[in-house]
Amino acid sequence: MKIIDAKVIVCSPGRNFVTLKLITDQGIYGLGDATLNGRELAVASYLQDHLLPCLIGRDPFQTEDIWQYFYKGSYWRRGPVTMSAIAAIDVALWDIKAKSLNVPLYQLLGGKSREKVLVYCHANGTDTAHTIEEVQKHVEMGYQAIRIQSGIPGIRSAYGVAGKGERYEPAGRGLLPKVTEWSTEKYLNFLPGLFAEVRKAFGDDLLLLHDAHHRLTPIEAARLGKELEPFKLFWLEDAVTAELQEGFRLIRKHTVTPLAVGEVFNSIYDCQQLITEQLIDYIRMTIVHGGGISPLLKLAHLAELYHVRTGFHGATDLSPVTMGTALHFDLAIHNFGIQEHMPHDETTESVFSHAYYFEDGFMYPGDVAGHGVDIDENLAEKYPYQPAYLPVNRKEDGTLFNW
Ligand code: CS2
Ligand code: MG
Repeated sequence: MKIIDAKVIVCSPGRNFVTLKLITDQGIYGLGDATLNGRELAVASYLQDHLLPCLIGRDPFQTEDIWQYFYKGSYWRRGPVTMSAIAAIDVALWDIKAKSLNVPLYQLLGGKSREKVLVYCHANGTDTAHTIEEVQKHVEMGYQAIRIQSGIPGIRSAYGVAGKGERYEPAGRGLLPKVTEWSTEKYLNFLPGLFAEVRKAFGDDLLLLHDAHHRLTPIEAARLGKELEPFKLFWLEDAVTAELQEGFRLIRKHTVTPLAVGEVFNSIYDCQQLITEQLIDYIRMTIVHGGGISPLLKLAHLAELYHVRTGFHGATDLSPVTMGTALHFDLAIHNFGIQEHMPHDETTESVFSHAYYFEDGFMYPGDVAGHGVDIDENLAEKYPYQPAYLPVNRKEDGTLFNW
């Protein structure tokens, strides 16, 4: 079997997505996601101009050699643009392999280790009362694990919160990034009270998560982790920026609140210390930004040795192709923890059809051959790319801060 053609499809059905389609001489094709939120065109060009010309004529079953060819062979390693592009190729190849063997992808990754995939959703409100209403709504939908984010008194635009009646979407369309505002002191004073109210309203069984979105120092994260201990979080996510992996040692010394990190990582070397020193509990680097299925298998197996479980990123900027692929992965690996599920809007759903589905708090990848996600290219053309950026964040005095 040979790859005879490759297409990069950039579209914006509700939000921007970059999708790779690899076509073989036997009529079987595979799809991969290459979306890097706010930097989409850089990945599209990296694929189109630099990688795809080297792929034509290759045997799609050689997933490992092709991965190494693009990783080692470029000389310039790592980085989100490079790794998202390589991920799209890798996932499309695994999709072709599974389709030509006529098996669901999970059968090639170890087979089913479980029957269903536990997912968490987002409940976000403008204040505590609104957040509790949102939690209630998601409990009624059957979710057993819920990420809680709320507006913070005195801060104009907290992370993860939409206006009343709107969907939360991290990237804003427009020619310049939106500027949000931050105060660590107000956040730290508010958050334990929010979780106290949520526990009071819903009891101890609901799994609760929270994303600090890279905004604390290790000692601030340690204080937060300690103060949240009575509310028994499933995890505290991205408490600090993680370029300094040893920073997590300090958090770990002070709190037993479980820690998750890694949605912005793109290499096993971004987290090898976090894993081997057991400084985290969940690793969030997912398939599209981590270079694809091939390296993520290695990462998951390394993590398994150190009691670290997976908790893959699953916001709406990860396309249905990544969602479908991740669900096969989640079903197969032994040290799966939880999967983020932020449902796509109707326009995205109309362009990407998929075999995966949600039922009673769990997701299922579906049993069709491959990863089970497809794209309607004609419809995709009706939604051309629109410039969009993630926000930038400033402290109240104007200092540029982590978003
Ligand atoms: C997030 C995302 O889902 C998450 O945990 O942190 O909202 C993230 O900000 C976006 O995916 C960025 O593209
Ligand atoms: Mg996050």
